Amino acid sequence: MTIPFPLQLSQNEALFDWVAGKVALCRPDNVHWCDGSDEEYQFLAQKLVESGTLAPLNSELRPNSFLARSDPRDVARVEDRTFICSKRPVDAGPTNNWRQPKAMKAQLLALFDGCMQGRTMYVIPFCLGPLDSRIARIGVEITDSAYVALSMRLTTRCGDAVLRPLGESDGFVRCVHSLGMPLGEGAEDVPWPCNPENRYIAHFPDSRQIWSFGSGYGGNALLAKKCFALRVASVMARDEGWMAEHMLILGLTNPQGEKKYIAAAFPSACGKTNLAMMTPSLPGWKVECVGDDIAWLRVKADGRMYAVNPEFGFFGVAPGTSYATNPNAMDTLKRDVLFTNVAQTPDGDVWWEGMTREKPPHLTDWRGEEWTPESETPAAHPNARFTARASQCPSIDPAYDDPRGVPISAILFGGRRPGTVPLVFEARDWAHGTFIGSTIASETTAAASGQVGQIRRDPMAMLPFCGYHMGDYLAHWLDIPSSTTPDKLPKIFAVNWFRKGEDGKFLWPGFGDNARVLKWIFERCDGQHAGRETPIGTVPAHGELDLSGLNLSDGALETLMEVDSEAWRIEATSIREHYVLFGEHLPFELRDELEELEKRLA
Ligand code: GTP
Ligand code: SPV
Ligand code: MN
Repeated sequence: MTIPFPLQLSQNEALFDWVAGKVALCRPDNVHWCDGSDEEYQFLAQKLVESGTLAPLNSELRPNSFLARSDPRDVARVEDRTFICSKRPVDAGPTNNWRQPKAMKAQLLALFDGCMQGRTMYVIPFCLGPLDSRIARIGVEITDSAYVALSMRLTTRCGDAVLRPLGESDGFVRCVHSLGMPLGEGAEDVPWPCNPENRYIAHFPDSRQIWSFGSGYGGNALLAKKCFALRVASVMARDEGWMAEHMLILGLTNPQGEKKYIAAAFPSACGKTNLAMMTPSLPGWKVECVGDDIAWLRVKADGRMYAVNPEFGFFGVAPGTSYATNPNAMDTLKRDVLFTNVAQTPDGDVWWEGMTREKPPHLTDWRGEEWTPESETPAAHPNARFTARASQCPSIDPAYDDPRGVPISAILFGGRRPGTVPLVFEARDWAHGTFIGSTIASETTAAASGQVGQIRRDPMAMLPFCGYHMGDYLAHWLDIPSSTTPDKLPKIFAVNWFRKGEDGKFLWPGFGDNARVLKWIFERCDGQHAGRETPIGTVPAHGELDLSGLNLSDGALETLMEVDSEAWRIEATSIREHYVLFGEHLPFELRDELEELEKRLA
């Protein structure tokens, strides 16, 4: 077979050798070298329609958009099948699954042997971060999934444009993906090929390789996203002195036209996309979106921390998205969208729980079954997603593709906490903020397979995404101030939109009203508001939070702001237990912070 190397664009022998090696291993019927063009997008979509993976949506209601229904066994990230294959187990640390690299590679080579027979191999060069930015990194994914190729086209800068900055360098991250379902002679394909019995999402941080087998869904298969931009990039960032974080980036402008950028780390399905695209309920305030999931951060020569979004598109949670909660997302989704596992309306459009007040009387659910409001299962899978280019978002920030990045004034940590954690509080300084980030806990969500609603500690929302020892990662956070002065560092805050009242309902309206909290944060960064000191940090003093036009009972407000010492003593005990996990890798500064907290609570 001839491999269609783009010889007129590149003489990169390392790249061509690597691809040739993978062709020999996987033995696809064809190789398609992705150029990233619009024609290619149409070609891939058409092919997926023919194979039954995609259904075209009604082109009058949702132009150039498609719906995929996955295999019901392949609907989310699989954390128990995700491995960090560092030389020593201690380098993966207590929060990752470790596999010995040689043994894992041997197992993978056996699985990948002939795994693409009867299929096409797509070769996708991609760039994370603006093409000419210093922080940008290049990867190449090979995959036998046209769905993955199409998704990568929507969410990364990819194709021919990447070959110039790559040049003849062999410093690209090697990403190898297969659905794990070769088609022998005369074998029938299925709409969503996968191999749930043999799933491996394996990372080799030392050789900067990612090998993924058996899943076609999201973070398991779009290797540029969690596998590279977080797990492998976090290792690069540690080695090179920057940070790869599970954070949104937004620009916040006040009525006077002053703008600050904010980054925020919340665990999966805990509100990043919604905050990044928010329409503020406060008149005169504006939020613009730089990124909704991942931030790469670096302290530059002026001493300030700058952020870029390594991605170029969104892979966002569909359920809960509506014109009431997130109009910018809804407008992003008007055309050119790939939906996965949402429900379909009789007129060929999409629907998901929360999209409209009234449930439609009749739908086809995400499994392809008849659905009515009386059905006992949801119409859309709780982890149903939309995939769309960032440029389609009406509130996209003018600097979202700026190679210089944007200067960050504040970092927020958050999660789903039905109790204990107030709406917002501010850390004293960077070390205290790192302590708070390291203790973040949240209810688990449908973004990963497993139980939903279990509270677990998720330091910096990076528990599933840190490519090395979590204790060393926390030490890396504590090293950041050494490259600048304290006044230039972002201020650190914790937020919780998810506190519940005794009736089990959320006390805070959330979404656009989160702007009220952002306003207080913005103004704290400018030295306004005295705040109220509590043992855990500074909360807004009475009257500091702008609640104009909001119908919130005094009781609800009081609970939202409450710092209950008894509940926090229990929390501190639980943090102490959580810290045991890191053993000698727990930075002493964090143990000191915990002891200080315990003293303040005593
Ligand atoms: P990942 O893409 O998995 O990393 O998720 P994310 O952090 O971007 O979460 P997203 O913004 O997609 O929100 C997930 C779910 O939480 C959706 O169903 C939202 O409707 C809901 N949600 C987001 N923000 C809020 C909020 O302020 N209040 C409430 N009650 N729900 C929210
Ligand atoms: C997450 O789970 O945090 C996501 C979705 O953003 S996935 O890309 O599947 O990881
Ligand atoms: Mn995410």
